[in-house]
Amino acid sequence: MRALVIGGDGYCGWATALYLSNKGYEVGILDSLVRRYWDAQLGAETLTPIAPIRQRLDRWYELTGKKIDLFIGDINDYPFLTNSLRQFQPDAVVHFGEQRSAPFSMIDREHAVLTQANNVLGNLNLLYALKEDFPDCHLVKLGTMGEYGTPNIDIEEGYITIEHKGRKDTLPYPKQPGSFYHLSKVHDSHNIHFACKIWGLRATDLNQGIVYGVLTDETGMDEMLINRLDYDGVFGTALNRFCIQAAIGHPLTVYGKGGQTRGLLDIRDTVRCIELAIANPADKGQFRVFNQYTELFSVGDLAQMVQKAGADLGLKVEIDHLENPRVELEEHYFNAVNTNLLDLGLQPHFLSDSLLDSLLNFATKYKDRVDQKHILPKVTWRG
Ligand code: NAD
Ligand code: USQ
Repeated sequence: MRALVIGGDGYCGWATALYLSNKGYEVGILDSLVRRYWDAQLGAETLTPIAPIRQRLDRWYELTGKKIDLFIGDINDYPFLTNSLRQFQPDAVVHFGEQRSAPFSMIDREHAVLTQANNVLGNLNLLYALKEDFPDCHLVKLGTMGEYGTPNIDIEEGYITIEHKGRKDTLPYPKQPGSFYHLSKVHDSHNIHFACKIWGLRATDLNQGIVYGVLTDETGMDEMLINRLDYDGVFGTALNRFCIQAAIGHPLTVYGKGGQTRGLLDIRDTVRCIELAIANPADKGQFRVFNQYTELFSVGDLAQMVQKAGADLGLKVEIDHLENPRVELEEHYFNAVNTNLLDLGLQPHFLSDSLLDSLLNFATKYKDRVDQKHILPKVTWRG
C-alpha cells in the first residue's frame, strides 16, 4: 500500500509518515516547507530543534533501512502536484498540508486570504489531480472539530438526520467555525463532498480535535527524528502551550473564563487514526466523516491538570485568566459523537499523569530555547 503524506514535514504529518513507514507502508512525503518559512517570518521557533527534512529522512533510512520518497513543492503548483502523484502512484493520499493556525488566519486581511487560498485552492487542486489520474485513490483529509463550532445540541459525525415539516433527510451537520482558518476547513469539506458526488472519488474527512504530546515510537528513536512542538501564541495549542509555560515558570494563559470545551487527542492516536482510515477505505463516491478526538476537556480543566502535574514535579504553576483575544463562547454545552474510529479498533491513549509528566519533563529539557516574548497572544479577533 502506497501512502503519500502531504504536509509530512509538519507536526502531525512527520509523526504519521514515520509511523506508516514503520508499519510497512510505502511512504512518500510531499511538503512545500512553507511552515518553516512562516516560523521564520514570525520569528518563532519550535521548542524542539527540528532537523532539515533531508537529514531527517536520511537518518530514518540509516536506522530502519526504510526509504521515504520526498517531493518538495506546493500543492497549489498544479504541474508539480500532478507530476509528484504520477511518480509516486499513491493508493492513499493523506492531506495535512494546510495553514493550520486560527490566530495566524486572523492577523489581518493578507493572512486570512493566504490561509484560505493556500488551503481551499490547494485542496481543490488535489481533488482535480485525483480525478484526472487516480480516481480510485482514497483521500484522507484532515479537517477539524472546530468546523462544528459549539452548538447547543450533540455533534454527530458529519451528518445529522432532521425532520422538518413532516419530511425527513440526512444532511451535512451545520457548521459554525470560529476563525477564517476553521472556515477554510468547512469550505474544503464542501468541495470534497461535491467531488465525491460528481466524480465518484472516495474520501474520509477526519475532523480532528486538538493534538497534544510530542513523542511517538518512531520520532523518539533518535534526536535527529525529533518532532516539532509549538509553544508560541500563534501556532502553539492549548495543552502543549500550558506544559511549556509550566516548565519555564510562566503563568498558564487561560483565555477568558476557561469554560471553552474541546475534543483532544494524543499524537500517538493521531497516527493510529490515520492508519485505521487508510486500512478501511471509503467506498467509491462516499464522503465519510470521522470525529477524531478521544476526550473532551475545558481549557480551565487542562490548566488545572497541568498545575497539579507540575506541583508533583516540584514546579509552582500559576493560572492566569487573560482577556480573551478571540470571539468564542466561554461557557457552553459540548458533546460530540466519536464512535467511528473506535468501531474500527482505535484504543485511545487517554490523558494521564504519566503523559503530563513526560511532556513537562520534555519541555523542561528544551526550556532554554523558549523565547518569552512569544508566549502571550498578540492576535485579536476583533482586529
Ligand atoms: P503543521 O503546520 O505542523 O504542518 C503542516 C505542513 O503542511 C507543514 O509542514 C507545511 O509546510 C505543509 N504545507 C502547508 N501548506 C502547504 C501547501 N500548500 N503545499 C504543500 N505543503 C504545505 O500542522 P499540523 O499541526 O501538523 O497540522 C496538520 C493538519 O492537521 C492541518 O491540516 C491541521 O489543520 C490539522 N489539524 C491539526 C491539529 C493540531 O492540533 N495540530 C488539530 C486538528 C487538525
Ligand atoms: N486557548 C487558551 N489559552 C491558550 C491557547 C488557547 O485559553 O494559550 C483556548 C482558545 O481560546 C480556544 C481553545 O483554547 O478556546 C483552543 O485553542 P487552540 O489554540 O489550542 O486550538 P485551535 O485554535 O482551535 O486550533 C487547534 C489547531 C488547529 C485545529 C484545532 C482543532 O491549531 O489546526 O484544527 O486545534 S479544534 O480546536 O478541535 O478545532
